[in-house]
Amino acid sequence: MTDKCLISVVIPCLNEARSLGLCVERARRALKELGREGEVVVADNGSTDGSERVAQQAGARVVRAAARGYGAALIEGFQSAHGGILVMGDADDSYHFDEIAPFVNKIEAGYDLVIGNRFRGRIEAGAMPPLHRYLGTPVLSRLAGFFFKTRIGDVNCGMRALTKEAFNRMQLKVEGMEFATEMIVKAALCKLKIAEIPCNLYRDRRGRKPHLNTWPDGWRHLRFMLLFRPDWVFIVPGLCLAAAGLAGLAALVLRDVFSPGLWLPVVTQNHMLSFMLLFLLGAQITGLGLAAEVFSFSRHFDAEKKSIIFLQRHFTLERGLLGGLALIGAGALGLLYLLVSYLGLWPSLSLLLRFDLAVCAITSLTFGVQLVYSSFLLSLFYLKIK
Ligand SMILES: Nc1nc2c(ncn2[C@@H]2O[C@H](COP(=O)(O)OP(=O)(O)OP(=O)(O)O)[C@@H](O)[C@H]2O)c(=O)[nH]1
Ligand SMILES: [Mg+2]
Repeated sequence: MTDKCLISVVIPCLNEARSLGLCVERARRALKELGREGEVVVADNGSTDGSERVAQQAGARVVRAAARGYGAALIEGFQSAHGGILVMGDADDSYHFDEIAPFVNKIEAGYDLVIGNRFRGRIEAGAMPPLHRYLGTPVLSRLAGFFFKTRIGDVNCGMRALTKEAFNRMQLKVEGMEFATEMIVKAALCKLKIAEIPCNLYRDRRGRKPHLNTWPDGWRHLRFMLLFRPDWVFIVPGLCLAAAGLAGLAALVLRDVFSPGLWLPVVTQNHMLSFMLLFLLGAQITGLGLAAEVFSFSRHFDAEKKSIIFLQRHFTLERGLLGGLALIGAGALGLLYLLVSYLGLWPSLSLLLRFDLAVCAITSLTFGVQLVYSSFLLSLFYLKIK
């Protein structure tokens, strides 16, 4: 049973016997000073150094997560928490739980999620590796701002507070360290009210090797963001490639019609083949991107994306098939004309124009086939969500 006013401090823990007792103590002291009912939950999934015993002795409730990982532990801890207000922070004493009052106050002021910003607080010397401080976190924070309009300056801060209601709405699933990013991305997509407040970072007191692996974990954070923005990963580059390819094709055809020989032999018909490939590649990526967008929408996110709105207004399977068949027909006609002109049954074309026509006809045919299959794929996804 969730009690809206109760505060649950949830601490993910893997082999933190050295610092965990102090963290639980600080959290309990903070609850006392706030004069609030609360509990401290330690979410463990396999400590072998006696952390569990330390947690219980310090007065925390221990929950065990079946799956390994920072995210898995926090999800289990949040699910089992009795409080309507959830506060999270690491078990290595790098965040001081006696500083949770501003987080709780912000939640009570009406925010759904409150995130600490260590760059606006005090970072104790040696508490954050320079690579994280000057590259990893700032870059990831800016990317999150760009992709999800979050305005959060420290997306990796481990000290946060959220309401149980917000936790339920976000449907968090990620088991690893990139859980921190998942929470921000989904909070933004769910349009939660997010606040950021200064937060201090202290040197940790862990007696273990870091769980966080800078490069692999950094990549997992980035990968998570990219997976949630198929428009930037597929559609924008796809459309750019397709537009460049089409422009190149058009320029060469126009050159060959109006002033054959111009730029030759620097720009030859080989370039035309490259432009054809560029266009088809771009079209293929765009088609995949639209499917990815609809798939992501079917998971109940991104309802206001422009591409989704565009598809909902204009796309039907029949329209896609008609467009595809028209392109296939145009391509086939072009090839037929070539054949006839080759046999001398029709006014013959110059060698240059014959080549251009062949390339354009094949492009049209291939693009038409792609359109037919992409339309089937898209409507398959639509079937799922309607
Ligand atoms: N239960 C559980 N907790 C974990 C796991 N991985 C990390 N944690 C906890 O999550 C918190 C953060 O982990 P850290 O390794 O300190 O990661 P970090 O603070 O981002 O990185 P550092 O700069 O290396 O300290 C700590 O309280 C860990 O005990 C895990 O697999 N299971
Ligand atoms: Mg740490």
